[in-house]
Amino acid sequence: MRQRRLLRGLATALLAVVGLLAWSGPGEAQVNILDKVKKRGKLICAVNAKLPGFGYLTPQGRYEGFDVDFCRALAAAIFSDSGRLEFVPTTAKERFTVLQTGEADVLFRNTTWTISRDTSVGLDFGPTTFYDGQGMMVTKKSGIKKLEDMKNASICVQTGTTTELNLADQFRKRGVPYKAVVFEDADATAGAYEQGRCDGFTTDISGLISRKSIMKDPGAHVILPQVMSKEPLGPAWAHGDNNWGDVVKWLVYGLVIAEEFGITSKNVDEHVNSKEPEIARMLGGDKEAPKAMGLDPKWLYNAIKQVGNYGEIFARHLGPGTPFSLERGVNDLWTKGGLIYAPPIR
Ligand SMILES: N[C@@H](CCC(=O)N[C@@H](CS)C(=O)NCC(=O)O)C(=O)O
Repeated sequence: MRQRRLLRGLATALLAVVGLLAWSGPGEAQVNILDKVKKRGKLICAVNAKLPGFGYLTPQGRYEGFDVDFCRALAAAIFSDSGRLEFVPTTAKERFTVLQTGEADVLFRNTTWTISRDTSVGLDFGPTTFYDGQGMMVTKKSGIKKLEDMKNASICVQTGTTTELNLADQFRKRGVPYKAVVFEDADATAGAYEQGRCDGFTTDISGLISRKSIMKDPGAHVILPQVMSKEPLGPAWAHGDNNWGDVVKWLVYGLVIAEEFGITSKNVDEHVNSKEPEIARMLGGDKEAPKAMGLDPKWLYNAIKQVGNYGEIFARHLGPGTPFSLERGVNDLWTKGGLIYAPPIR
C-alpha cells in the first residue's frame, strides 16, 4: 500500500518535471509546423465560412474567397497540389484557439494584425494581404450621415473582434453615447441589424461590403464615409515557429512579386526560362532558399500555376465582375500607388 502510494507520488513528480521541461512559454509552438503538415499529408487552414468574397462556404459545400485562395496557394507550395487541404471554419472568437491548440496550421480569415495578438495572445503575423479600415452601415431611411448623428444609437457588433474595441474608442472620443448589441457570429450580427434590432452595423469595410451583397435589400443600406481604424488583414499562426513563418510570408510575397512581373497562372510556363534573373530564380532556378525552408524549388511556380498571382486572386473574388467590384486602391501594387510591396527574391 505504502509502496504504491510512493510510486504514484514519484510518477506525479516525474510528470511535473517533464511538463516543466516541455513548456516553452505561453502560446509557443511546440512543433515544427511544416514537418507536421508534411507528415499529415495535408494543410489545415482556418478560415471564415460566412464572409462572401473572403471566406465563404457555398451551399455546394466548397470554400471560396480571397483568403481561401491563399490557403490553396500554400498547399500548392508545400505539396505541389492545391487540393491537399482541409478547412476549419471559425468565428472571430474561436480563430486563435485553433492555432494555439494546433488544430489548424495557419489562419487566413480577415484577421487584423495588432500588438496584443502578436504578443500576449501568442501569435505571429505574416504580410498584410488586404489593407482595410472599420466602417459603419446604417439604413438609408435613417438619414444618418455621420457617426456624430448616432447619439444613443444601438449598434450591432461581433464579439472577439477589433471592431468591438474600436467602436468603444471611437464613440468615446467623439463623446457620442451608444449601446453595443453584441453577437457571436456574422449571421447573427448582420441578421439582427437587418431585422431592425440595431440602428447601425459595424465591422471592417470589406466585411460591410461583403455582407451587404447578401442582404435582402442591399440598396436600402449605406456605409458612412468615416473610417474608424486601421485594419491590416493577413495570415497568422502560433507564435514561435520561424521556419513556418518564412514559408507563409514568402508564399504571400511570392504571389505579389509574380503580379509585379506579370506572371500569371496562364503564362507562368512561358516565364520558367526567363532571361530576367529574379524571375528565373523564383520559378525554380533558386534551389537554396526553398531547400532552407523545406520546400521544393518549384514551390512558387506551383502556387502561381494552380492558384494565380496576388492580382489574379484579388480580381477573381473581389474585382470587377464580382458582386463587390472593389477598386484595388491601397491594395494595389506599390508601383501603382498602393501599399502592396514585397522584398526581393534574391
Ligand atoms: N478584422 C477584425 C474583424 C474580423 C471579423 O471577425 N469580422 C466579422 C465581420 S462580419 C466576421 O468576419 N464574422 C464572421 C463570423 O464570425 O461568422 C478582427 O480581426 O477582429
